[in-house]
Amino acid sequence: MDVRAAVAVEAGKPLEVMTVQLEGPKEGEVLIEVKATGICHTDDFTLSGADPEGLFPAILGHEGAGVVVDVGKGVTSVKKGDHVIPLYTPECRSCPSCLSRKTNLCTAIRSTQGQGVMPDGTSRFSIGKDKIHHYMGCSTFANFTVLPEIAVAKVNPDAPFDKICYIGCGVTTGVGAVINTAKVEIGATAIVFGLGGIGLNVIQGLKLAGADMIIGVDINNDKKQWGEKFGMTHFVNPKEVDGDIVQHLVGMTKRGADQIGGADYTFDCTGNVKVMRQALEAAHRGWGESVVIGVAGAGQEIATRPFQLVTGRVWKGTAFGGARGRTDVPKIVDWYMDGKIDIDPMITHILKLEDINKGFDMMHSGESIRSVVVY
Ligand code: NAD
Ligand code: AHE
Ligand code: ZN
Repeated sequence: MDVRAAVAVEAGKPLEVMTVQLEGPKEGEVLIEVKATGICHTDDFTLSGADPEGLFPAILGHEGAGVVVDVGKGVTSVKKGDHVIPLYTPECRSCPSCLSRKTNLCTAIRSTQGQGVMPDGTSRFSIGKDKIHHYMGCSTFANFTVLPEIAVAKVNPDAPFDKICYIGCGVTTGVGAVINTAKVEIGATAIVFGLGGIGLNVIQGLKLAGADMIIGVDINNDKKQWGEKFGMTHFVNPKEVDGDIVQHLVGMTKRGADQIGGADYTFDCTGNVKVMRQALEAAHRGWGESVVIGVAGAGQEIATRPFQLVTGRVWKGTAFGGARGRTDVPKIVDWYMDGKIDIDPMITHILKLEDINKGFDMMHSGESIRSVVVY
């Protein structure tokens, strides 16, 4: 069938909107009509050419919501008409990782996903005889896409597509990093570096978890009011700090008889490896945990003095907020429908597919929090 897609033709070039061909679902696969998709910084990261797994041409996009329109042989967990969110982290429930109960990083289809193809090793997208790669197993920058059954979460059919698409990545990543990865407790102190589409969801997760002091750090002063809207208690712009940002943050978080500063939990939501180091070193001596959420390009490495770890700080990372997609994503949609979490204000721009490159421009300028393409 013919579908409309924004194709990443070459690294560093704008997406090109065109008609491409999509094959129907094979065994164990589902065809989805994508109704809406968010634009995440990770799409930009891959489009920029910094992603070591980046393949071109590809149909990017991994933050979607839509309706099942066809299913392949053997599909039992979803049917035509179901509302679903595509999962770049699937949940097969039978691989060693799923069975371990220690991680959400299902391994059932990760290798073919990284090669831009479906689990059978072929692509469903093409232009004439030329194949187009899938991306993160989702390719939501097309109005129809094909996914394996294990990579779709069935959600409440009353939930609006143009809002819940954000649960396909940003909301779940930010809120999940707090709840599943850091397991933040009531009364904790926290520092969030980078108040974009992910960082604001970390803040809302911290508020939900009952954190007391929530410090937001961003080089863009416009983010102060955004952070405050979701529960941030203090804002720091590192460009306006005299001296070392880490010492500044440690000073702000001094408490107790020994007056040792540092936050119980810190989160990097920038993808900048220098910021990741600051986040680790701003965590409290003895127990502070720093969670890396940001994704950094090929060749980038993180560094710190081992002393930082010897003295009890913990460095960890999270993908998709530690969420098990088919189990947790429907619950997060319900939290949204029940008013437990907020999404609407973060969706600052609604675009047509033809205007998708404007969404990337607004991400670069800091004008948007999340742009959503509605088909
Ligand atoms: P975004 O562009 O919306 O936000 C980034 C924010 O960081 C901006 O507000 C920017 O001003 C701020 N920033 C940039 N440099 C900074 C610095 N030196 N100090 C402080 N703040 C700084 O991006 P996003 O969509 O929120 O994504 C954030 C990161 O998370 C990206 O690296 C993205 O690829 C990654 N990500 C990871 C996962 C995961 O599962 N681990 C999921 C989604 C996104
Ligand atoms: N391809 C990149 C890795 C990018 C990455 O870490 N992606 C996150 C999700 S970001 C969503 O916006 C992720 O899920 N990671 C786990 C995984 O298996 O990829 C690279 O650096 O190679
Ligand atoms: Zn994302």
